[in-house]
Amino acid sequence: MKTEVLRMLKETDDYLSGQEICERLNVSRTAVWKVIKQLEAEGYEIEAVRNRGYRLRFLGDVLSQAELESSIDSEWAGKNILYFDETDSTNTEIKKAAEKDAPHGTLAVADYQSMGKGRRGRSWAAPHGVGIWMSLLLRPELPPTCASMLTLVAALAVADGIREVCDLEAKIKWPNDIVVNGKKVCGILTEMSTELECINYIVTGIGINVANHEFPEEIRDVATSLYLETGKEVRRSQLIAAIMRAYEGYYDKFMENQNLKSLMDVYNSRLANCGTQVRVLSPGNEYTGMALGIDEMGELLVRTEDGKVCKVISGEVSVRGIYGYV
Ligand code: BTX
Repeated sequence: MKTEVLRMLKETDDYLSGQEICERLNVSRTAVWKVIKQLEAEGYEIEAVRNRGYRLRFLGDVLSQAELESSIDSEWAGKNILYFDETDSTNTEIKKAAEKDAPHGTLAVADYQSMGKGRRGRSWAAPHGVGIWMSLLLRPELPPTCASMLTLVAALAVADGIREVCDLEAKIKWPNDIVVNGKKVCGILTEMSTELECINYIVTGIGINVANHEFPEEIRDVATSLYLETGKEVRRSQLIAAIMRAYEGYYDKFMENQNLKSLMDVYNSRLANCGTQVRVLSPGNEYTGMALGIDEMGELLVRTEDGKVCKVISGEVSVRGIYGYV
C-alpha cells in the first residue's frame, strides 16, 4: 500500500485528497494517515492541508522498497525488487533468490554492503547511504561462452543512465568500469551458474559511487563519485530506473544476435581507452599497444608496435593505461 500511495503522490502535482486515496485503494483514512507518517519518517516532505489533501513537496534521496517500486518503470528489468537496508553482498542475495526460482529481471538493491565483492577476489567499498549497490538476475538462453558479453551490455546501460540523469560524460574503461574524468565511478561484477552447456542464471552486480564525499586512502586516486563530479545530489532511485530502462533496450538488441554486433558502435563511442596506449597484462605475456575498440564478441582489439592486431578476451587479462588509470 505504501508503494501505491507514493506512486499516487508522485503522479499528482497538485494536492491529492485523503478521500481519493481511500477510495482508490479501498482503505481507511487512518491507514492512509499512518502511511503518510511512515513516508515522512523515511525522508519525504509531505504537506497536509485541511480540505485539500496531501502534496509531495520534496523527494529526497530515499532508498526503500516502496521508493524503488514506484520509480522503476521498465518492463521486466527491476520489476521484482528485493530491497535491503544492509546485506553482505547483493550478488549473494540474488544467487539465493535464483536458487528459489526468482524470475528473470529480479533486482536486489542494498543501501549498505558489509562484504561487497569486486572481481578476482577483490573487495568493493560499499558504505551506507552513498551508493547504488545492486544486482540483476538474468536467465538468458545463451551458451555460457556468451555470458561475459552481458557485462559490456550492463556497462553501456550504466553509462547511459549516468549521462541521462547527471548530464555527465560517462565513459567505459574496457570491459566494465565506468569512468568520469578518468576516475572510476562504477564497477561491474558478473557471476554465472551453469549446468552442462547451458546457463542456469547470471548475476550482474553493479556498484556506483553516488554521494561519496571522500574515499579511503588506498582508492582515492582512482575512485570518484557522481557528487564529486557534479556537486549535486542525485536521487539513487531515479538513476536505477534510468539504468533499468537503458538495460532492457540494449539487452533485447544483444539477444537478437547473441553478440554485440548492433551495440559495437555505441560501445566504442563510449570507450574511454579507444585510441589510447594500453598495457595488456596477461599471465606470462605482457605487451603494449593501441586500443582500437571492441569487436562483436566484446574482445578488445589492440594493435601492437609491429602492426599486429591482438584480440584481448575479458576476464583473462588486465588492461591498464600507460599514462594513468584509463
Ligand atoms: P574490480 O575488481 O574491478 O574493482 C575492485 C577494485 O576497485 C578494488 O581492488 C579497489 O582497488 C577498487 N575499489 C574498491 N571499492 C571501490 C569503489 N567503491 N569505487 C572505486 N573503486 C573501488 C569491480 O571490481 C566490480 C565491483 C562490483 C560491485 C558490485 S556492488 C553490487 C554487487 N554486489 C557485490 O558484492 N559486488 C557487486
